[in-house]
Order: sequence, then C-alpha cells, then structure tokens
Amino acid sequence: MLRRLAVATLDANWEHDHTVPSRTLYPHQWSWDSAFIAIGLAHVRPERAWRELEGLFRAQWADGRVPHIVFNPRLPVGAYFPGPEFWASARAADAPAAPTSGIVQPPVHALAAWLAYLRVPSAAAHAALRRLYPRLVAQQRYLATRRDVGGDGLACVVHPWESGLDNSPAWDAPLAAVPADAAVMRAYRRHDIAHAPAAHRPTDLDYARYVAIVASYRDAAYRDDDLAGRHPFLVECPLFNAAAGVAEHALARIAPLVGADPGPHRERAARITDALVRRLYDPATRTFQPRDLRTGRLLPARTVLGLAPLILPDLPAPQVEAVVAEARSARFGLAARMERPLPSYDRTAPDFEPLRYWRGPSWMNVAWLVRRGLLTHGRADLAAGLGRSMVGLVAGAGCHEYFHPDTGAGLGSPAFGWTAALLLDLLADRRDPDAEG
Ligand code: 2M8
Repeated sequence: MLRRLAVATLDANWEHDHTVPSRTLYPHQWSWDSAFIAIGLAHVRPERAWRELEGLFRAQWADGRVPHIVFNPRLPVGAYFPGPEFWASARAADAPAAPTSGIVQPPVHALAAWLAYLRVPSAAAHAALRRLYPRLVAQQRYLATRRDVGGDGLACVVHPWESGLDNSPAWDAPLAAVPADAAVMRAYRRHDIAHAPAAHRPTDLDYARYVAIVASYRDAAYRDDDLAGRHPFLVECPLFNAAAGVAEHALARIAPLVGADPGPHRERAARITDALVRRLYDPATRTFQPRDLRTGRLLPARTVLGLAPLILPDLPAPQVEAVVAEARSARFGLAARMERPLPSYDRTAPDFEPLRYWRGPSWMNVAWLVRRGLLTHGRADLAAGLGRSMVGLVAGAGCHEYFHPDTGAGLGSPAFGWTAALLLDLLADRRDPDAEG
C-alpha cells in the first residue's frame, strides 16, 4: 500500500529524463534530490535511476561542478524563482548549453550510483557506472580544488542553498552579515509563497540576501578564484563535507569495477574525515558545527547538520560516540522507540520553529543519512527506531516534503520525490547490507 503510493508519486513526478521534486514548488531537476530519487528508483525502475543520474551529469560544467538546478526549458518563465534568466549561466565560460543554476549541492551522487548498482548490478548498470565514474571524479575534484577556500582540506559552500538546508538556523549569523534590503524583493515574484504558506518559508529579507549572494557570484561569472577576497558567504558545512568523504568511499568501491585505482579515493576519504574532525568538531560542545570562513569561527546553532558526519565509515570512535550522544539528547530525541520524529534543529532551542523550513520540521533525506550512519557504526537498535519513525511519518501523512516535528502532520509539497524514493529504500531494506560503506 505504502509502496504503491511511493511508486505512484515517483511516476507522477517523472518528466522525460528526470524526476521533479514537486510538480508545484520545484518543477525543474534538483541535484541532490536526483541522487536520493535514484536510490529509490533503483528498487522499482532501475533503468530510470540511471537516466536520472546521467541526465543530471549531462548538465555538469566543464570545471566539474554539478549545478543544483537543471532548468527544464519547456516550462514557462516564472515557473520557479529564481529562474534561468536570473542565474544567466551562459555568462560563465564553463557552463553547458542547457540553462542551469551556478551553485552546487551536497555531493551524494557517487553514493547513489553505488547503491543503485548494488541493487541491480546488470550490464546496463555497469555501463552507466563506467560513463558516470569520470564525471563523479570531476565533481569531487572541483570541490577539493576550487572550493577549498579555507586551504585545509574541506570544501566551502558559497550559498545557503548549497547546503540543501537553506533556511537552517546554522546560517543565521553569516547570512545576517550579507548586506541586503527586503524591498528589493518587490522587483521579483516569489514562486514559493504562491504554493506554500509564507509562514513556513524563508522571509523576504532572507530571500533578498539569497538573491544578493547569487548576484555577487553570477556577476563574477561564477568564478571561484579569490572567493575569500570578494564573496559575502563562505561556510564549511559538516553535512556537505561528510557527503564528499562518503563519495570518495563510494568511488573506491566503484573504481575496480571500471578499471580504475581505488587507492587515491581511499586516501582522499581519509583526508576529508581528518579535516572534518580537526576543523568542524567542537570538543567543548561535543558536536560538529559549521565554520564561518569570514570570521574563522564555528557557528553555534545545534542543527541536524552536526549529526551527518556519522555517515563516514572512518569517523573516529570518540566522535561517533559524541554524535550518537547528541542525537540521543533531548535536542534530537533519537531512540530505539522514538516518541517524535527527528527534527532538523535542536527542539529545546528558544527559536525552534516546528513549521518553518529547516528550522525544526522533520525531513526524510537527513533522517535517511543519519540512519545510514547508525547502521555504519553498528547501532542497528537506534537505526531501527529511526526507520520505524520515518515509515510512520509517510504512513500517517503521505509523501510530504517534510513533517511537523511534534505531530507528524504533512507539510510543504504533498507529493515529494525524495520522500517517496527513500521510503522505497527503507521498505525494501530495513537492514542495509552495505552499511559499512
Ligand atoms: C529546497 O531548496 C530550494 C532552493 O534550492 C528552494 O527552497 O527553493 C531545499 O529543501 C533543497 O534541499 C532541495 O533540494 C530543493 C528541492 O527539493 O528545495
């Protein structure tokens, strides 16, 4: 029954060569959505899983960046804000012919490709893996070289949208330092608040800042040289970098299948984990926190981003223990029998907002990552509790974009791609055979 709902949701969101996150709110192709969606499609429409990933990577830029949105040129102007006319990707020398955004999202794609292959290791899957491998390597190279603004082995994000957790309290301080005036939004039509209640979404002032950061990057033709000298938002994010580390582990598994050497991937994975622990783990709070490169300081909000490094198979034992303790604290409430869903933000914080985007509600994709991390580190009891809570959300409310962190009520878009896809993955495999990496 639930499985049928999930498959119907994915089928309804399928659009010639990709799956839209939502027909209403997000009608184009999104980067990390496609990776999560491919993981689910592998269970029911394996051929589409590869089309989803390969379609996205066809829009990869010559410098290796995988854009966070690939625009569907068949849609009318105004179908999403900011649309292709705002991003103006054609101004960048490295951009492909197809219109895209100019920023990236967490690199969960190598993991998705590896999991899709494991699910159905057919000749077609092997051929797709061969085609994707050099592109996945180029994606990692872009992040490791052009985005290592801190110079110590981590990639930085240049926009809150790159984190995937756009409106997280984690970004409040660095965002507040971006000069902007909410009045500029009078010149634009926000598409999101035509489809979702404004009280659930970022404010106009947030959007004015989002737009200002894009404009700064775009006006420099999306170049990454001298970001430290000119770019208004530069942050090292624990989830983003944990995804990059896991990508190297996945590439180390893929490499022998495509005639490549896994050694360099293993070495890079170890270096990322080491840098993550050195730069983003705070021994005082015993959790991972993003670092603002403009001030050099760790950002204090305790968000679900801090739990993400658990997905790294080589995370040292003291940090595993600390993250599991943080997840089990009253802030996040992880348990073998969960009373409430995993929130996106510390539920004891005074500014916890159960309805607003990434400031409290529960999301299937980050819960899926945390669950995978728990399995990776031998916490099957907690993973089972989290998995049951995740399935319970969809059973109670359908394939919503996100869920109320107290009641489990469905919020955001009602027919959401990654919710459906990751539910399929959970249903098919409550015990992950590849959990060690
Ligand atoms: C949300 O982000 C977009 C901008 O990329 C938006 O708010 O308009 C986030 O939840 C992001 O993680 C997700 O990839 C995207 C599409 O589902 O929506």
